[in-house]
Amino acid sequence: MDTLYADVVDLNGQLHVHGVENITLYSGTGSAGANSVDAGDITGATSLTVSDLQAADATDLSAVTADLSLTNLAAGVSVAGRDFHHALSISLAADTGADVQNIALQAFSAALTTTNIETVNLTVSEPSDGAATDVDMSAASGVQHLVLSGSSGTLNLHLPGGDLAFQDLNARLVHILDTGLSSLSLKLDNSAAWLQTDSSLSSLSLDTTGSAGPCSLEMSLSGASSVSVTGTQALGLYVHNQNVDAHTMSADLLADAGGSSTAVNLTGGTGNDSLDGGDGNDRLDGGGGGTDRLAGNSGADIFVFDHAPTGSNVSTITDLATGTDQLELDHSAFAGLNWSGAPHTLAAGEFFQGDPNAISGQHVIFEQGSGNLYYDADGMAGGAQLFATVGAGSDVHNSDIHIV
Ligand SMILES: [Ca+2]
Ligand SMILES: [Ca+2]
Repeated sequence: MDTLYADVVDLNGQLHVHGVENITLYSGTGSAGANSVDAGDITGATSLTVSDLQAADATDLSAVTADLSLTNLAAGVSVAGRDFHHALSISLAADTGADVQNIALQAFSAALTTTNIETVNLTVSEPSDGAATDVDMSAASGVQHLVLSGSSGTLNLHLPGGDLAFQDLNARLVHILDTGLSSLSLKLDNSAAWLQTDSSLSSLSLDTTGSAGPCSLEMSLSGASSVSVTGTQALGLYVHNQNVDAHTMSADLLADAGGSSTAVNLTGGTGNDSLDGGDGNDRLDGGGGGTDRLAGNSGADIFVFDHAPTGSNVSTITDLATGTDQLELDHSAFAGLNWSGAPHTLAAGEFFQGDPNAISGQHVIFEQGSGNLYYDADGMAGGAQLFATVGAGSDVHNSDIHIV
């Protein structure tokens, strides 16, 4: 096996090498001139190592036709490759413990192995033929944050460990291939993607805290049973059979399980949330604040009210089916209701249909003309608090209301 070592100093031009398997180029340091090497006429090589690349050197990998190692790389050098289908390894000259490296790839389908680079900012562009991009980072070490951006098309990704972020990402599909992953933390900022993960994943945490813009995520998580959401930016979330808990989220959540025939629990936060349970017997909770829209869709659905009505946390239920769906009122939030210590159906004597100002001892009032549902803590006329509306002309009976 042939090996070639070459100092590359102030070289700008094409490098012609034939029949040498291992090539190492030393790019020089300090006052050495910038190098721009076109590797388009290197044939027969299986590995190419370039050491000591500086910021002034060109780092377009496009013409490289062998596995490439960039070693002793100066911090801050951007690495870019187009139509590069070979393994890429990157290690920096100094390990600060908080290193950041920017890597831009297009038409890449190979291993990307970084060493001791804590934050990898990976921009992936979809190739013109629409082919999937495969990035295998399973052998990378020390990655704490992997940040994906770009219009990546379909991206198959072996994670290096640590957390994952979508920043300004527009992806048709991000398929996380790792089979040993049990949980995943994903930060979202101004991104839209369809996320697919392997069956070993049991929980997914989403965080929309950021400043660039709202996010949208469709999910096919065959193994994940729970998704927790927090954050400050709005999120559209399309789930299939996952429970979604966003009770600490301050931004608006749109959670749509319209594609699901299974029972799901969807819980919003303090924003104006829109929750759709899809088919199945679902449990929908608009959360502690906001003007929420709850759609049970088909099935026997439960609409949960576990925060004290304030007048500013009113939920609109779009499709309450009397006799099938349930309103579930938590006795600690609706403390004026009789609570015997066990869940029960609201007593007929605590329910009133008509004008909330005409009550005498009742605590839950349904005004059919407006579709408004009120709660009155003391049962005395005046002071009734609107907590839900079910649409004018709908039917609600005390037997539709359960106290827990
Ligand atoms: Ca349903
Ligand atoms: Ca809410």
